[in-house]
Amino acid sequence: MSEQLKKAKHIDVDEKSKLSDLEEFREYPEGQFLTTNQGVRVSETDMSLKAGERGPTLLEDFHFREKLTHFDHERIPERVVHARGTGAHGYFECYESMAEYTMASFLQEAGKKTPVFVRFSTVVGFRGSADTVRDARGFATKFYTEDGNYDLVGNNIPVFFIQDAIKFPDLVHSIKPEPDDEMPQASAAHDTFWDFVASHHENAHMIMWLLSDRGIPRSYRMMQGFGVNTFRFVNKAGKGRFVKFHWIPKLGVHSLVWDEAQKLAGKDPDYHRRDLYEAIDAGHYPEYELAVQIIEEADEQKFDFDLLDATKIVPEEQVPLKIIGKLTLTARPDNFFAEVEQVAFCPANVVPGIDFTNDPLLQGRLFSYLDTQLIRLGGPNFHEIPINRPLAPYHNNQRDGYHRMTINRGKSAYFPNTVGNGDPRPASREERGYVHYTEKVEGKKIRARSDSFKDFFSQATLFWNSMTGPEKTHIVKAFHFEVGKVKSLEIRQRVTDMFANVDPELGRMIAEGVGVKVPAPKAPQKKSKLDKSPALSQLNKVPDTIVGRKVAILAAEGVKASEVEQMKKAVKTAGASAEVVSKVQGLHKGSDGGEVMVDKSYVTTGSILYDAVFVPGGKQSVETLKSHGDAIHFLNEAFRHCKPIGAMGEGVDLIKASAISGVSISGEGKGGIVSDKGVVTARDETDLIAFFERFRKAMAQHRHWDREKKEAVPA
Ligand code: HDE
Repeated sequence: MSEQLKKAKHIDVDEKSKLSDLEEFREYPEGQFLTTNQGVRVSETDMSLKAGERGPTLLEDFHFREKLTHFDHERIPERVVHARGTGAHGYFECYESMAEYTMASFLQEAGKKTPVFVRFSTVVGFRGSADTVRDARGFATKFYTEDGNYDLVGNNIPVFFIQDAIKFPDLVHSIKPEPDDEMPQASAAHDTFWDFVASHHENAHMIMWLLSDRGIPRSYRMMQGFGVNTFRFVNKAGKGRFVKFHWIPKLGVHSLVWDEAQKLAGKDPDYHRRDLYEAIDAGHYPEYELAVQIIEEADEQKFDFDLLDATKIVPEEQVPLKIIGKLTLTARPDNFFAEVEQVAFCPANVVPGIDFTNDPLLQGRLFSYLDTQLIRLGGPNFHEIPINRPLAPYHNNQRDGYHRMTINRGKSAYFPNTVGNGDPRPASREERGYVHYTEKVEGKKIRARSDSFKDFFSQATLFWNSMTGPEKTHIVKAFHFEVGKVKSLEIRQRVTDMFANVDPELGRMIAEGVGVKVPAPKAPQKKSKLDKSPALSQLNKVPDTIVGRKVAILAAEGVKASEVEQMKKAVKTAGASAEVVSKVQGLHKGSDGGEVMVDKSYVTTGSILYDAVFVPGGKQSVETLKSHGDAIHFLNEAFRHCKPIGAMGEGVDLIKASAISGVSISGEGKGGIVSDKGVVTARDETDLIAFFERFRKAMAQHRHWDREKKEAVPA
């Protein structure tokens, strides 16, 4: 790969980078002739070959037939779940040697870098569905290690709906659009799903997460990832320990609000995809630290839940997280189909040092992923597709099949052989051959669930108790939406009764919103050892950063151009970006001589596409904005979505003209600042740096939830 290309792709991984591996497959059409797939140059591609100008098209037009035939076969089946997604290249860097726990080569030394490809996804929607729907998000990482590919196929929620993989088709059928009319798209808010939930109390914990703010992330860059299932680390001496995987985003965990998420689905269905690529293009590479919880085998029975039950977390307060490395996403794919659509993850893709447990959900997953790729990617050779090829060399006696790329040499395709010198031959543990963990297993063949899996509510209650006030309110509102859309009153009642087991007050609040009876008092359920796990609330750990956020600057003719300029600069320095929004696109003359270029008009954007709004001064500009219903709506909506709003000079008058004024601006502070936490104003202040610092702090907070009570402001 050329130095120039390396630079363009921001490659930080030496020599054996995945990107250099892909290089031999890249096409560079610049300056090339158009050819057929056989390499024959084409002289005409707009008109088919006909018998006479108005006559029939001729069969001998091989270019026409090849072009149409290829087009006719362009689609492959979308993923049965996680169809909607996006991906990026990057690398993983190990912080410290984990040799004591695992022999995985990519975790052996501090500073070691391993190329990765990550795919983020929603679960339920079809491939063309919107990014911001309420759903779990997939967070799948392929590590191209020197010992072969390792796939950590996780989600942004640490638990799952069900305990046994045999229930997966039932779960997915119930949550997908209903079979008779194929509605609704990318939504759990319908009868069949909630019928399934009410029939499977093991769902309770997952539903609490799904209906919390975790179900509507602000960005893929701002969500956690979890391996969900319990895995095993195995060291060189063959000693095994249980391990749970966590990804922790450096930007903190942030979410949208539900009204905003729904509107975004219409205004920009590609919102998360765009956000990821814009951040990478701007050099704000998304970063996530990898943390593990390691549990000695001797401690397996010490918990008040079963470690093999994927509906349970291991609370951080019981087993602390150990941060062992960092993932950085540095490059978007060149071609969406070739990379994001064709990438094939599989939890069974492990390397020496990482092994499985008997978690029945994991055991089923180990089968399903390879199986699904066979139909989706059309045969057994999908590992040869560039994005799936390991960097580690591969040799075996597997042969033929559709679209075989490798030209296997030699006479023998069997083992053991003498004609081929016995090669390729198995490797011993010392030669880094994969040796399965020798776990003692004993038991009768039986279709049953262990009693240790039968506690369905204790951790759902733990989650509920660990939420802050605003987070609890969001969960209740989400129930009102989701269950409120269920047509059957009987199902609504069953769901409400079920969640009264989590907390009677929650049951009462759900009932009040969906028109069913308040559940009768329940027999007490098993309780978690912990009353609360503060680590579960995303509001408890908000980092002081605005990297990658977006600010809208509302302006019209006569705006104070210097304030716009300064704000743009300050925002950029803090790692965020700003766009000027006005009635129409073009140039505005400033009141102080300069000019301001409008980036977006009200028609092409909306407050929902920004994290904060700033109104600069300039009397003429503000007077005009006051007459723009869209500008007033912009402010009201941003306020209602609890976003920071800043205004300087006459800009404060626009806030006063909006619905915010009556409910929010509470008094003059020092230096002319009027502030209601997220509303930062400076009528007279000329020190933009000081003003900006207040505004930045309000932005770092992300949302100002105390405003939610102010329902008088329209959105
Ligand atoms: Fe998956 N899952 N899953 N899943 N899953 C798939 O594989 C499956 C589960 C997850 O970006 C499928 O390639 C079973 C848990 C992600 O390409 C399929 C069970 C977790 C992705 C499949 C589960 C996940 C998938 C569909 C047991 C979080 C997208 C397409 C009940 C740890 C990967 C495909 C990508 C995809 C089966 C449960 C995560 C059908 C049987 C738990 C991130 O094989």
